Amino acid sequence: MQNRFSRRTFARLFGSAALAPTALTNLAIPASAQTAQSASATRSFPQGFLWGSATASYQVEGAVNEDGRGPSIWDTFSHTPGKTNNGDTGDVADDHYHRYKEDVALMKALGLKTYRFSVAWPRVFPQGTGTPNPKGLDFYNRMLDELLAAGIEPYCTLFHWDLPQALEDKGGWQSRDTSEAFANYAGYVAQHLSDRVKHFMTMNEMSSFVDIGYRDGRHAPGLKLPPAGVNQVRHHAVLAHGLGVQAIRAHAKPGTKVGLAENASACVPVIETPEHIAAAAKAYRETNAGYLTVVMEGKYTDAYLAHHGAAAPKFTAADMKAIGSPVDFVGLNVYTPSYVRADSSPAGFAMVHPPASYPHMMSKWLHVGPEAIYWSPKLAAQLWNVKEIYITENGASSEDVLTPDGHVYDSDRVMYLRNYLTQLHRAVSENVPVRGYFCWSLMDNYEWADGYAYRFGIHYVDFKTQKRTPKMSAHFYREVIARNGLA
Ligand code: GBH
Repeated sequence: MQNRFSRRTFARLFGSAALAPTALTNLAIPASAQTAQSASATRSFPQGFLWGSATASYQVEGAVNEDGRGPSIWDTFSHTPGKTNNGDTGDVADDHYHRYKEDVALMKALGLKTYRFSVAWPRVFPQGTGTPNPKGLDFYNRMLDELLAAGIEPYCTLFHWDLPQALEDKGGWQSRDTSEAFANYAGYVAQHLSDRVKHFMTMNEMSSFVDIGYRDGRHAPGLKLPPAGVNQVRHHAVLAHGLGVQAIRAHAKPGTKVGLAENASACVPVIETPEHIAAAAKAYRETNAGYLTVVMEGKYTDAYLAHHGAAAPKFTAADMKAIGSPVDFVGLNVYTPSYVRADSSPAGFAMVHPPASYPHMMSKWLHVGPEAIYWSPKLAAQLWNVKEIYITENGASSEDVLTPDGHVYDSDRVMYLRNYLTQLHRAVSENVPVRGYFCWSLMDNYEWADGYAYRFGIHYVDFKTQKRTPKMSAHFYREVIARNGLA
């Protein structure tokens, strides 16, 4: 897997300075050259395109017992024997809580325009509700000031899976009280941070934390509820999103934009013929019916309700109104394609499951299909007339190796990113309104139940010393940003 590029090839691609430890700064492209390069780039992105990178609180922060943070369901789950690869926990993670200044410096060296982070609910409300803990919010105040001083625009996610354990003890997402508690927390954070944060996302990947956490049991809280229970949890998640949108609008500074980050199943037509493309659009709406579709349409699709029958969620008209609260933008996390073909069944489509031999990254689920990043935003824009879309995550896992002379030749990740960005370029050239792209992730971090072995970063992290090293992919991404396009 490793070292597919020789040192010589690496130097040819990225300049010999890239082989020196201070490569990132040595490689700075002079302003004059940048203009010439962007003019000649074969695939330029629109002016002002927001190049970013993303992380999430429990995956990077560590400092789980500091400054009054309460426990989250991920502390409990990761400390339960047998639940995570190698027994890994987020106790220390990237120690970002203490090293955020160094990490903002990494972002600045990359030339990032924007950074997507998440706030840890149990830092702000250690018990989930009740009295806020000002010291918890202080961390984000410090970090935001550092980001703004570096000229980097913050995008803030309010819930990236670290539910306060105190709420789980009262039923967690099985209880609609959690939806109300989320709205209260979201309004509080928006009130305090919206002087500096202009874009808030309520939730990250409801489909992941609901289905994997409450149905499959492989993520916290590790439950395997029957269908009716899962459907109700799913309803409470979208309800929390909707109530959160309303609370943010009520408490944030005027002009604050609200959206969400969802890994909508990225339906890709098996072949780009009109009939398969039409089938992919139908599949996009139905396979995402419990999440993005209900948020965008304010109602469950007929097929969703019919499919679940007696196990369908219980809801009120007021719930549906809240869930359908208009959003200012849609964030899409895009990793893997879901292939679709036209079919003569009443649904009009069928999913096509790739064979076991299909190419994937280190994470077995991460099938490589760059067209996913073209079709997901295109279908979302087309189905719901969305005017502002971000790719809130896209990235690749690998078993990266740091060479003795301090380099990571992650050619697989470079190829992955380049292929996906080519397809993203295809989307923006057709005026699909994608305004920005966030690479997952800024640095290797705690990959949930997969622990630290599955590396997604464009910076390598030595988890013993916490030293960060830009990988070849960081150099690649830095040049993409400098050129605002692919060479
Ligand atoms: C995102 O999920 C997350 O937002 C982010 O926190 C994460 O680090 C990143 O991607 C990389 O994984 O265990 O077989 O049930 C991406 C979508 C959905 C992929 C859940 C992993 C679990 C597979 N994820 N899936 S399995």
